[in-house]
Amino acid sequence: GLSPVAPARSKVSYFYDHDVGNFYYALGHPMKPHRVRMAHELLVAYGVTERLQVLRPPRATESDLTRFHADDYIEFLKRITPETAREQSELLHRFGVYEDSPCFDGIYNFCQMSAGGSLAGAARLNRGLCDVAINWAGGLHHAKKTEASGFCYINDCVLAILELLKHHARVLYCDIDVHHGDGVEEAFYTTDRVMTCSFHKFGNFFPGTGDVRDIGYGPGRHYALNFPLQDGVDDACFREIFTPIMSRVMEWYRPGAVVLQCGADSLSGDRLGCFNLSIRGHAECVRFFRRHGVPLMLLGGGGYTVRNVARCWAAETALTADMPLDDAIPYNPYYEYYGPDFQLHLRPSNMENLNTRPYLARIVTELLDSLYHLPH
Ligand code: ZLM
Ligand code: CA
Ligand code: ZN
Repeated sequence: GLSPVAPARSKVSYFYDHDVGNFYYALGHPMKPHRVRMAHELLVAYGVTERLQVLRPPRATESDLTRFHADDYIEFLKRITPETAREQSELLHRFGVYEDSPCFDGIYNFCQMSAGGSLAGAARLNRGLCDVAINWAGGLHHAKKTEASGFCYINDCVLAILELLKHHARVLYCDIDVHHGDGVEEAFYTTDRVMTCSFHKFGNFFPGTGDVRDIGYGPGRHYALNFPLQDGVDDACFREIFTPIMSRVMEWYRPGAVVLQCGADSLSGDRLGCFNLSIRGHAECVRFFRRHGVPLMLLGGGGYTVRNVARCWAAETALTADMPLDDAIPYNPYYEYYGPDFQLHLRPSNMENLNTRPYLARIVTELLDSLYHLPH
């Protein structure tokens, strides 16, 4: 095909609510909304926010949330508080709000804020008001229609895609979080209007879905792609699988918009993840879609070594605004988190990459074979 040409300077709508960092799941819980505030403060200190349209997301309303989620589940989320939770244990279990996804103070406000950014971002992309919309408080890809799962209560990815489908015939969802994007895949498993593609650790790992043989169903057959991976994925191997697959998807599926879930738990040294990507390797995925000049939504997701999450999402935001960043972390309110090196970029570790070349080549071939069934 023709080589893609990037536009001169992208218009970037960046959604941030200064309250997001105050939400707190539970003592010792790995999911920390504070990392979104850390990323924001890095962007302010680097001067990147001056090149962005910084917008405070409107809170998603009940009717926004029930475009995907069940009314009784949303009603429950709206009413539940840590105080009333004790006498509601049956409902908490029915709706998955325990252990991984606990009831916490302000849970519904957090959900409204996270989903509000993704919905407003999709609406701005639809109206042509920006080329890139960013919501680091989103990307909560495990939430189901009637159930919280894996730290996720509201599936803002699904809501954003539904909004984009109002203006685009086809939307691509690509997920580079170390976990499988099961909630988004399930929501669009039987339609050809959304292609979902997840790269993830597979085998004895949450949520357990995402086998390479799961390709979609009915009219959605061949419109789901899953790349199961083992520990130690590095930049070189990720580039070698991502580029051929996503290039073929862009060429043959021709999405009108792309939603990229940028879970940062695929970075080297993540507290829950087991991949070995550098920030450059992770950001290469953002660069890929920018080069194609397609309307792009960037969402957060996982990421549990908070200093690295902030580094990564700051670097990816700067990249969309075409602003190169100095490797020296500028002084900011969370400066001490970035020691002892105080550098933006990570050094991947020397961990073993358990993904052999023949294995990766076999999965690439299988996925390209599935894509061959697309009209082209
Ligand atoms: N137990 N505290 C990724 C979602 C991953 C399921 C094993 C609950 C944890 C984890 C919670 C403080 C995304 C599972 C875990 C403990 C059944 C998972 C609370 C530590 C803690 O210390 C912890 C008391 C907690 C949870 C670790 N949970 C690690 N991995 C996964 C869910 C979400 O990144 O993809 C997108 C945001 N859950 O493995 C258990 C099987 C519940
Ligand atoms: Ca994934
Ligand atoms: Zn994850």
